[in-house]
Amino acid sequence: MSPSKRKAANHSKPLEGAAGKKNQLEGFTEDAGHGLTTNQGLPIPDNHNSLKAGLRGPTLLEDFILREKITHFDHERIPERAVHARGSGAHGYFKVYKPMGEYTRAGFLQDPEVETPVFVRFSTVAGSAGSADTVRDARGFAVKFYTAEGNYDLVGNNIPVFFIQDAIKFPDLVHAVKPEPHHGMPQAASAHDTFWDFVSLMPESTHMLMWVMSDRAVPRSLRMMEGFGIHAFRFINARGDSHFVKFHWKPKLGVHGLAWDEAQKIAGKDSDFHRRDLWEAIESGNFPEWELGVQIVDEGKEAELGFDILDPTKLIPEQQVPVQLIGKMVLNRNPDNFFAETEQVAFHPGHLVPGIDFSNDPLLQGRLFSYTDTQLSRLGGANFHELPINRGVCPMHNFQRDGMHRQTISKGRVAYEPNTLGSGAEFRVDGAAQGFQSYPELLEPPKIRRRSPSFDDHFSQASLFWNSQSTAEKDHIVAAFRFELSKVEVDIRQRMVDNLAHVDAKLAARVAAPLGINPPDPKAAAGRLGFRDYRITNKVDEDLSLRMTGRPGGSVKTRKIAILVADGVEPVTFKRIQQDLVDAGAVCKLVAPHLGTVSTASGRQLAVDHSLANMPSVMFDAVLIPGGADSAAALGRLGDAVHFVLEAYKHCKAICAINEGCQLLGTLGFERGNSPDSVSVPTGGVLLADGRKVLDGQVSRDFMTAIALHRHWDRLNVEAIPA
Ligand code: HDE
Repeated sequence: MSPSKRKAANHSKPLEGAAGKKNQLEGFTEDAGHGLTTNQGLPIPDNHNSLKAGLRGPTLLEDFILREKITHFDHERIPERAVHARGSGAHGYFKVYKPMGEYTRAGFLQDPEVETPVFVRFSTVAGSAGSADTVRDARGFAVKFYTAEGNYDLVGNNIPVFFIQDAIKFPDLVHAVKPEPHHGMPQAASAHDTFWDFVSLMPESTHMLMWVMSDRAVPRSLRMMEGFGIHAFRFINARGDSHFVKFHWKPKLGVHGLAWDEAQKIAGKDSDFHRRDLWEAIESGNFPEWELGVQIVDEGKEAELGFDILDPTKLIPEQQVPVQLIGKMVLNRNPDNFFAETEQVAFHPGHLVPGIDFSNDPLLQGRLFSYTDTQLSRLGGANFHELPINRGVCPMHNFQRDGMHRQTISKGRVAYEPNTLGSGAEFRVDGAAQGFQSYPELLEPPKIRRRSPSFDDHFSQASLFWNSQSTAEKDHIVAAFRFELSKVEVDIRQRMVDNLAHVDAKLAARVAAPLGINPPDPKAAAGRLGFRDYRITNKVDEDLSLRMTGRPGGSVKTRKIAILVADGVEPVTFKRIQQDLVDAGAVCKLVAPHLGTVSTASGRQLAVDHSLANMPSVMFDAVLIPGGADSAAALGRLGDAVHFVLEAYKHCKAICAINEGCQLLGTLGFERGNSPDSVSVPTGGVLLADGRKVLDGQVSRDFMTAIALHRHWDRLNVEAIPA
């Protein structure tokens, strides 16, 4: 490392902007070198043969080169995160839109000119580090802001509420959802006995269960998820006034989910689907963006919400307290090294800056202990803040010293305060006005190990969530409950649907219908352990922000379109649509029966991007089937091609077929026939186009509108498709 780079790593003034953090990290990077040395710098003469007693003799213990290499290898793994083990990270920056001084004195929320570097790690919760990305689960959404006043971590999820109300239940929850201890199954799945046994006995989890059974738990992309801080925090302004605040991240690309069947198939076809999607978007310059939103509630007015703001199983409906968008985050750089950055990053909800403080949410309070504690074993000691990815960009000084893997060489003989032997600057100051100030909240006695009765309502917001969903989203929730509960013992199934009857009678009856159990019995639920018979009255009946469908602002940007081609394809029309899609920011790939090239009707060669075997329909958002009699006939004879189209249909994706290409939709009963329209639409998102009309742009426009809607969930006869 060059001395100037090292200087950036050890600095006395805040490093400026995203470039400041980048330079700091570069101080620790190294390019792939030439030649090989031991860790002590000794050139290695031969990296293929160990030192032996004779050509065919045993290996000598003396071979320190072999020993060093194998020893290092033996210790390459560190413990994976106890939860959120599977994750993907990216660098970027955050900028506030306007000074937030009225509410908070946090420095990074004041100046719209200031770029605060961030590192974000997205994760699943239940699975191990090598598990599939598209499993049904909540997603972690952890953001580290490297501010000039210290690191601030907003460690949230993509769901705004949580399963439990008190941290003391977290190990039970996680033990219940993780693989069952006797046989270690299933990996990264909640559809098993212990999870449903636990949550059915913990009615406080019902609201979160509604969310994890919805399409929120199978996101199309990490770039298309909302993020939530979940707990109430506090904003504290320069006068010391406190306001409660809930944090939101709103993705610019909208909020979109996969079909459940699709998510399961992707888990097998490309278990890195989300990681790859994030990486490729950033590499290609399509930087994902989120706006930071806040819901602010005056300290003292929280009782007017109608529920307890400290209860993490409750959200504040946006209808009730609108979300103010206060800034934007852009992720524009992939990590250089997965282990050094994404694996070693250490988040902690207790990494705060002046102007932000905690609330007494008992789940948050427990988290404040857990994160540092877990890093001690995961990252091997108390000095994990010195790892490059965890270093702040502001100067840092204290007298903590030594410990495993200490990197800083602190000079001088003083490691205590107060002192006069050191710089003399560290005289005792008690309660100085500068620095971080905890909000001087008045606390209520007595000390007590009990749940507040204001946390006893477990169903009213689950009902609000249900009532706010579109018909298609309700269908998906019902299907998800049925899928999960079909995998668990009968008694547990029954207990769960009895609980659901307290959310909505119809929901419970629909879930129960195919499960071979008795109709839901709300009275039976009411008699069980953990059930509380207290219901608040929701101040809103429906909140459309709780839906994923029907939101404005869908886009074709970064959407992946498969163009199905075979020899004899008619190129002019599909190329026009392809160009229009690419101009709008979509990614188009030619998928053919084989790699290499296909010939057009006029004998020109087109380069193929993927074969049907290596890139199934679940990797795409939409399908374009060009014309050309020979191409359409060849594809029609291939089971893989027919399956590709049927599967895309089943997953409700936009499909556009041109002229003879329409034949591939013949098995679905759709024919273009003699329709005089340039595009006929037999069901949502299926476009049968007249090739002669393509060049005027109408077909492209209609196809793009269909793609921007993401999915056509109310499509005809989806259940009849065997794909
Ligand atoms: Fe975490 N959580 N958590 N959690 N959590 C961890 O910390 C914990 C909770 C969240 O990408 C662990 O460094 C307790 C809620 C994210 O590195 C651990 C409780 C929310 C991540 C831990 C909770 C989260 C973690 C595991 C209940 C959403 C991944 C490794 C009191 C607001 C961060 C680690 C990353 C990680 C404890 C509940 C979000 C064990 C005890 C609620 C996004 O410390």
